[in-house]
Amino acid sequence: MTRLGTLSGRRNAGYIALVLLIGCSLFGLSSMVDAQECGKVHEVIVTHVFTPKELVLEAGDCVRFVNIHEIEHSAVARTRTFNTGTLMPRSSSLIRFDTPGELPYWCGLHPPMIGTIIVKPKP
Ligand SMILES: [Cu+2]
Repeated sequence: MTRLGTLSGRRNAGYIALVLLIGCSLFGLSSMVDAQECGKVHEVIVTHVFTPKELVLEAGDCVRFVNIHEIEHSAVARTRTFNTGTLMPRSSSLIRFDTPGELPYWCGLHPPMIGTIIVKPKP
């Protein structure tokens, strides 16, 4: 790849991230946040599966989805209430869960990859 190609690729990635950020905040499709806005931060490791497959947390906690695989993945709620967007290899996305309930999700690129986030009310 030429230097020019790399630079314009980075610029595009930044632009796409900005558009996603604006889109998400306008439509409330997901809540990508900073760690300081979280109760507790949990981790889901993404390879060809989600580990742990089932995660129980409290409202206000966050989950960092970390892709350690060599290919792209994502985590998308079946109800569309959250969406990490495409996670490139070695990238991650932090999502806060505010509403109690059970959230089955899958990888948008590989639907057989499934997991569940269970959000308990704050005690
Ligand atoms: Cu996948």
